[in-house]
Amino acid sequence: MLVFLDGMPMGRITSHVRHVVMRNDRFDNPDSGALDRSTQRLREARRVIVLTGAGVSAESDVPTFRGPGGLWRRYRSEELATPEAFARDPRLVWEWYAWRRDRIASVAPNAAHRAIAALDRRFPDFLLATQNVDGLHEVAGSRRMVELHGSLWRMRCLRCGAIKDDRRSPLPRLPPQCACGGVLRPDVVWFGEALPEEALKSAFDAAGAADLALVVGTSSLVYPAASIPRLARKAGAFVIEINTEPTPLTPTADVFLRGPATKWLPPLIEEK
Ligand code: BJW
Ligand code: ZN
Repeated sequence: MLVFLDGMPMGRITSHVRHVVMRNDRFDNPDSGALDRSTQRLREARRVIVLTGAGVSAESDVPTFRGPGGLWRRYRSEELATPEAFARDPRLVWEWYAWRRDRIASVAPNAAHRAIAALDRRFPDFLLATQNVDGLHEVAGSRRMVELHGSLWRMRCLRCGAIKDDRRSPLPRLPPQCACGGVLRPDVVWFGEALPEEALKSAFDAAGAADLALVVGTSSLVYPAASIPRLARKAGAFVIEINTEPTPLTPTADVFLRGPATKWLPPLIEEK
């Protein structure tokens, strides 16, 4: 009888199984040396880039996009975070953003945000590139930072182009209106829209120069942000990924620390 594993005939199973086991080992239980290797690399590093995603705020009770709790009402983020969705139903899209603003207004940064802020203070050559729009890195004390996907706390007028900070929560009316009478939209980057040019260039430059890249809490699915650690690795950086789940980046990361960001980051940075 021929046995197939993943569509592969028996003859090739042994090596395939070994591969799967190795992969699972590596993905499930970072070996005890993984943290030591990472702290050592971080001690020796001179130029550091950190890329973060929604997972870094998950332990502050901010829902991620694609994990459990990634649905708002019955919509996926891909259905709401587009210019087309906003053109079709600005009120619906604003209700989603207003819900997120209200929620984020009442949460605080966690130990992972604080650890990343400590790295900012430690390395003369440092950049945090975040995909998050919640502003929690800044509250935690990060300064050298680019917000690749904009900010929930800014609005942009579709008529006159004015950009304004707005931290009101709740918002008095949806969709909010500019003084010029135009409709305001959240100043964030939706699918199909270009990322802020300067922010992206700074992130690419920092990735190209980095000797260490730390990637925390991102599914590594959304481009061009997902190409930042890949670029760093190509340029010779040591890549450390922290995530509760493997991602498409994991097979090429030098170290994968599987688990919550607040578990791994404080020991990694070796600061109280
Ligand atoms: C934990 C944890 C814990 C949980 N500890 N970990 C190349 C290839 C293929 C496609 C493209 C490509 N280039 C461009 C595209 C198209 C598209 C794209 O990437 N699509 C893919 C989905 C296929 N990209 C774009 O459209 C971008 N624009 C663009 O490329 O423009 C080109 C252009 C040039 C010139 C002119 C015009 C156009 C724009 C992308 C914008 C993304 N926007 C959003 C919304 C922002 C506003 C808002 O917040 O509402 O950004 S979508 C959403 O995804 C949000 C996030 O920042 C982004 C990434 O998500 P993230 O942060 O990774 O979160 P999750 O939920 O996916 O993952 C969380 C992770 O944390 C998980 O892995 C968990 O396991 C983990 N985790 N708890 C550690 N405690
Ligand atoms: Zn206006």
